Amino acid sequence: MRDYTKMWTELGLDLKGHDALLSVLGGAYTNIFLSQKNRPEGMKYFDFVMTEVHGLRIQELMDAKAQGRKVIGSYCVFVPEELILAVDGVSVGLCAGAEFNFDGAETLLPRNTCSLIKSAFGFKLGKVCPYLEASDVVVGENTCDGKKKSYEMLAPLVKDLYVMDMPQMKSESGRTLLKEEYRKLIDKLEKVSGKKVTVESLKKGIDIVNAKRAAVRRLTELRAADPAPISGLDALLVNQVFFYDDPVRFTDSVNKLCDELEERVKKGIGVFPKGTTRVIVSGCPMAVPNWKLPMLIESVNAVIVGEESCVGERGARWITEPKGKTVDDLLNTITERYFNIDCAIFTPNPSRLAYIKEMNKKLKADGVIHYSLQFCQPYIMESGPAGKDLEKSGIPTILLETDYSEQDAGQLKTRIEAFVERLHKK
Ligand code: BJ8
Repeated sequence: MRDYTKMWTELGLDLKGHDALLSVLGGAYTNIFLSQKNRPEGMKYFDFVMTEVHGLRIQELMDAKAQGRKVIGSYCVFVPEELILAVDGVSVGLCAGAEFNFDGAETLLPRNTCSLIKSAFGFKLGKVCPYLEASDVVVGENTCDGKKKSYEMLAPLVKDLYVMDMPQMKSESGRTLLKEEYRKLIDKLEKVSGKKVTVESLKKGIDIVNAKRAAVRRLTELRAADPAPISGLDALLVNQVFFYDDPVRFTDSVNKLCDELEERVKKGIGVFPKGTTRVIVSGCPMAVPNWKLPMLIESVNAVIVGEESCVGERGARWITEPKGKTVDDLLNTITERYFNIDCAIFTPNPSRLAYIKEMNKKLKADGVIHYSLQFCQPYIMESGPAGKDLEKSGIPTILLETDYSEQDAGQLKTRIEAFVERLHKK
């Protein structure tokens, strides 16, 4: 990697902390990803992105800013990338997946806050995230209580925090609220960018994001093959890069990877032998570099064939119909698309459980590993009834709760091994 010290200094990063973070990230990446056998050639692009995730990609963001484009950061898949692209903005995901500076985060947040939120604060207070520091606006959303309240603490720490309200029920008034919030977000984006959202710019944004989702959907479908043509770890990486990369280049790279995987499927080539135990991971999102659970699962003779998560299916399912003659028409189709998202913050939330079953069938999985971050009430609360229902429907399920530390890795591995053994005997 080139020397980006000047750029990081200009962004106000703490160079010592940033170095420490990069070395942990690089070490984990090398150990977990590069040691896998029989990886598709197409993963080389994603390896490159990871090598340059704080380098070349940030340089691109800085170049875009120099040309007058705005960088818009967000923590949730309810923030429509289509709207950001419609004002020629650059969308970046800010969720963080490492136990970094939790002591600092706990000076502002209660200890019993989920790791995802603590990590976001740890990164901010430690000044180690170039994406956050490069963001002209950070868009928050009133989803879970943890995020909703933590934005009050985040507001004074970032340049410009804009928070959207969110429905909690899939009702008509919920849909109206979501559309209204998206309309207000357009106003905000127009104001900061100085550009108007037009039918053309919005349709262009919709097409770009739809193509990105279609490429990821293609990848999902290829994972139904046995032997699995790609590991769950590599597929997760693609889903993680989804939030950082240039959308057009990303789409192209995923499609190239899929071309290769199609060949693999035709020839019966896989990353694990045919008949390897197949699982779906369902639950909280896994942000970079939160690879602990998938790494443990795939180290015990099982392969992950799908992620029912926002870094996965929930982020890429559903396309936005590019239909309409006015911005308002298009806003309706955008609202429709996003209102489908079955995040556990909704009550009740039956479509999520139905989709886990559907995924299990379509991807020919043997069972479900439900993953909740500790202190994540929405997903932990859904996991009990969901687990019982899945078992009753003949889908073996294990409920795991963990955080970003490595302390429970041994215990988790023992539980996963026992579960995989159960699936194997089935
Ligand atoms: S749409 S899942 S990205 S809110 S893990 S912070 S829920 S306490 S991330 Fe999410 Fe949007 Fe929903 Fe998806 Fe709260 Fe749970 Fe922490 Fe979470």
